[in-house]
Order: sequence, then structure tokens, then C-alpha cells
Amino acid sequence: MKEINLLPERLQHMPSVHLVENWYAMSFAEILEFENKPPDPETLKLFVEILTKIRNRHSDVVPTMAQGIKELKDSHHVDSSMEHSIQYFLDRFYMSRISIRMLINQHTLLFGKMPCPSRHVGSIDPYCNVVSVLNDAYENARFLCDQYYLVSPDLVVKEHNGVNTGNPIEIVYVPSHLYHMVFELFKNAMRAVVEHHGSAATDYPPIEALVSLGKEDITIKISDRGGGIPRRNTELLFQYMYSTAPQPPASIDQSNTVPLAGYGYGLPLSRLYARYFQGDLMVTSYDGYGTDAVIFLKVRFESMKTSL
Ligand code: W6P
Repeated sequence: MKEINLLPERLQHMPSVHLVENWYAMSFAEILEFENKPPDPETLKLFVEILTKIRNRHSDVVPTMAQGIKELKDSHHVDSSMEHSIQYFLDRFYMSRISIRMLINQHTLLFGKMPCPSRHVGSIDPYCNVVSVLNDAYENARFLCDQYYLVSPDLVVKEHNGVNTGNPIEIVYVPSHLYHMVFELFKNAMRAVVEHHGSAATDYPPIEALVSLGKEDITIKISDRGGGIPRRNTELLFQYMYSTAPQPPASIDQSNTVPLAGYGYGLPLSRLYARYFQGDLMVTSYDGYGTDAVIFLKVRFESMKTSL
């Protein structure tokens, strides 16, 4: 909340930013109510209820902040230094949001209504099967791609377990975070492939995914042959301000349909999800040919040092 006050003054005064600020103020006040309450079952029940209410209140923070940025751009000139400070702010703001929502989810799942028995610990799956999540995200991205373009590229997955040869790759992870990242990457890859080859083409080069497990890292590489982008533009992919720019024109009729991947906030947010558990997300493009998007995750956190 204090950091919101360090934002460029003009952005702070945008109506949508005020709205978000008020949500935070309300939630903070509601949490403070618990400061001196006795730690009994009744308090715990109420706390879970309040947390659920808070989670719902904040569900539209991302599009609302995006609206605030748009309001700023429509009403003022934004220079590159302001762009830079907004990028810095949003990276910290959304990282904090991912972290708070993770904690709210853990608390409500573990202390709320009795969960049905499963191997999960809150939202964490101690045996999260990477390829299953990948296939699931691919199927759902392909559904959107088919809807939008009437065609979609295939997926070829290669799994390499460099620790236990032949065994499926399983990690301790939040499946929804992994899904979020790879779904975003698949949408981008599909869009690139279909737009590069044209939606009238009869076949498309498949998207290739490599899932590799080493002693330290799990690497997920998603490669498309969608023509790539100039190297100069790769860092734009992760910029929130660029994302709110007018959409790159789609090659087909745009009547009322949302583009499959409009370079929304998907990529910068996906990188934050990867970094949240000490991983990373990178995009390397080969202009004229295609693009590799790589997610790096940590196998374990035993040497994790607090970086906050
Ligand atoms: C592209 C641009 C991009 C961004 C992220 C992931 C994949 C791709 N493919 O052409």
C-alpha cells in the first residue's frame, strides 16, 4: 500500500488506481480487526470467511490496474522513465499479489471446510506431473485456437528424465501456477504458427515441448516455428506498458472476437509465477524461423535464501 504512494503522481490519480487502493485499504482494515482476537475456533472460522471475501474483492486487480494504465496513457504523455518506474512497480505489485493469494489459498484450503482426501497440501501438489499439466494446458489453448482460427498446430512432447531414466517427471509445485505459465506460452506459440503460415494452410509445423529433469532444475522448453520476432522486440514481450498498446492487427476478421493471445499481461505475469519459486521464464526468438520459450523451475529449495 505504501508503494502505491510512490507511483508517478499522475498514475496514482487515475480512477482505477484509486479503486484498487481502496480495495487494499478495506482488506487491511478487515485483517487488523483480528489483531487482538482470541485464537479460538470461532475466530478461525471468521478469519477464513474474511480471507475468502478479500480474495474475491481483489479478483479483478490485474484488469483494473491495466485500465488505470490505459487511463493514464489516454490522458497524458508517458515518457520512458515513467514507463520504467511503472514496470518496476507492477513487477513488485503483482509479485506481492501472487504471494498474498498463495498464502490466502493455503490458509483457506487447510483451515476451511474439510477438504476431500487427496495428496495435495493446500494448493501444492507434491507429485505434480509436468507433462500432464502441459497436455491439459495445450488442449485448452488448442480449443481457443480452433475457435478463433478454425485450425491449430499439433503438440509433440519429449520428456527427458535425467535423474531416473524413463520415469515420469514429477515436482513439488502449485499446478495452477504451472498451468498458467504453459497455457500462456501455448497461446502465443499457436498464434505465431497460425498467423505465420496463414489460417488457410493445410498443415502446420507442430509445437514442440521438451521437459527435462536434472539434479537441480526442471526445464520446460516450448518451441514454435511461427516465424519468430526480431531480437530487438523480445524485451517488449515482458513490458506491461507495451501490452496495453493497441493490439497488433490480427490477420483475420476481428468482429467482436478476442485475439488468442494479444500480448496481454500473460507473459510478464507468467515470468513472475516462475520467479515466485526461484525459477525463471525466458524467450529466445530466431527471426524468420520461430521462437523458444523456456521455463526454469527448481527441483528443490533446500538452499533457498530469503531474498525479501
Ligand atoms: C512468438 C512470440 C512468442 C512469445 C512467447 C512465446 C512464444 C512466442 N512465439 O512468435
